[in-house]
Amino acid sequence: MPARLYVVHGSHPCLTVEKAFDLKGIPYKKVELPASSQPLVMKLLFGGRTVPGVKFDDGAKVQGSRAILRALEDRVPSPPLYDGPAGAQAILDAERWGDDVLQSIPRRLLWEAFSKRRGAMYDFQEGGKGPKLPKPVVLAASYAVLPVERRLNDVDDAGVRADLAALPGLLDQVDAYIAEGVLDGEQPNAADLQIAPTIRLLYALEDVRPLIAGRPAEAFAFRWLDRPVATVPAGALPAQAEVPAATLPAA
Ligand SMILES: N[C@@H](CCC(=O)N[C@@H](CS)C(=O)NCC(=O)O)C(=O)O
Repeated sequence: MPARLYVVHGSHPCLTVEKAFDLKGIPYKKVELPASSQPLVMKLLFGGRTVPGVKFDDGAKVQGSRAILRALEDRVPSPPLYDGPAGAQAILDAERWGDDVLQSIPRRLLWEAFSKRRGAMYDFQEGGKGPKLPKPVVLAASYAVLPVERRLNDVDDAGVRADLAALPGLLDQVDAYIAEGVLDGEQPNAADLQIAPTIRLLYALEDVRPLIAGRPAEAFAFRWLDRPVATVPAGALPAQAEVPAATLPAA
């Protein structure tokens, strides 16, 4: 039986792992959990509450995007995910930054934006495995899903404003990794696979898109990935001018 990859549709670390499976040419079956069910289901199956998780054909269970990429590298070393002109340590450091620092930002911004634009949740079903739920059902479900997701992802007004204020600096860091050759080499490495899906999800927020457009980070993200089909229309997040200067990072 092929490996089973547990995902939630639209999750950026799940996309990281799907791309790594494809790159390595390892067959897998995707198990798509319903949105917001993962804390319960994943805890039962893997011990931790988040997707992605993989059950390998030999029975091994691995949870978390970075741990799964390492497990894939051990099983199928070629093409290598931790090799490149910048060196393995630089790739590992950028991968960790992508996971520990950047990854949570679009999650918080997305759930805040969905709270203001519930209708956009309907479009985000695009590309999922199951049948698309009708819009009234999605809207009704949003009243149950949004409070859960906001709690799981620590979404509050101050956090959203701090994320927006931090974003230009974080995108500068992505551009710097590209300039240094840590990201965007000939073949995608583990850091590319970790960071590009996060940029892609940020790009799906029309309020955030202008911060990315025209940067090296934009061309980098869409070199490996399709542009998002679904977006959250502008006006869902506070305008940059409304972010208090005190929350902006020091120049
Ligand atoms: N940083 C971890 C965590 C991934 C993560 O937080 N996944 C989200 C979906 S994008 C999740 O399952 N959240 C559920 C929760 O926080 O309980 C990874 O890269 O695997």
